[in-house]
Amino acid sequence: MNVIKLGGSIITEKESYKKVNLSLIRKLCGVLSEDKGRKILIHGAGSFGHIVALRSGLEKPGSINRKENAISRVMSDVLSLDSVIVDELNEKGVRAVSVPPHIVYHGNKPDFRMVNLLLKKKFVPVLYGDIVLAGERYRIVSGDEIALDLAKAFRPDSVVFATDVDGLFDSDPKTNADARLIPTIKSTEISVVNTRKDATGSMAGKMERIKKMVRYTGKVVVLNGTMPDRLRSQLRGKETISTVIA
Ligand code: IP8
Repeated sequence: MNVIKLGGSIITEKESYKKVNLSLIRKLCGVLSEDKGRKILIHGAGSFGHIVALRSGLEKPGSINRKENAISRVMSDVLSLDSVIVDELNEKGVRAVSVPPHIVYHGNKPDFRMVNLLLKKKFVPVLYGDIVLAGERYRIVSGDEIALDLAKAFRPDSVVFATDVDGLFDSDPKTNADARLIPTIKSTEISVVNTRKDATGSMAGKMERIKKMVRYTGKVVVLNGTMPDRLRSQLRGKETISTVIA
């Protein structure tokens, strides 16, 4: 069984509020439909989550009081992105079923019984970056956090991150033309200096999660999801341009 996360920066136009990247979504869903193995999908929020979350000061957990409008706006927006993905998967013959994280998470603790049932019945559960509520408080749960929790609960063969970069580099490829891709690396060897922030934290935070994840899965793969062929190769067990963290 594999866990696959489609990054919010590839399935949406990250700077344009609620703009999907439909042609890429279609291609990626096509690739996912070719893979008949058991899997759980996750996707990020992209411009359906981060823009309003940052503008409304939701990036830090806090009291629900007086944030209700922004919270329900973001929850509604990410659900609408999820519908696009789940609908496209079903169009392509994947029995994808949405599992909204705000139902699954009770504070920090996820209850994955529905995910388990869906897997058993050969559905493909789809989770996504969301806002979760517990008692008086809200917090954002990122797709990366969900990936870690799923890895702990289901011990997948791999966790694959389809991102907007080819993998992990020895320096930032967006600012350094000489940056070199790291094809394989041990989680203990990863160190991160780049810290560009969105509503779910910095790159360093994401890498810390990946490091933890490796304990619960055979490998973590970071690849460029804007090149759907690479995801296809990965799912077919063929070599492709990526970083494999073990
Ligand atoms: O895009 C963020 O999830 P991510 C969720 O996986 C929200 O980091 C609501 C901003």
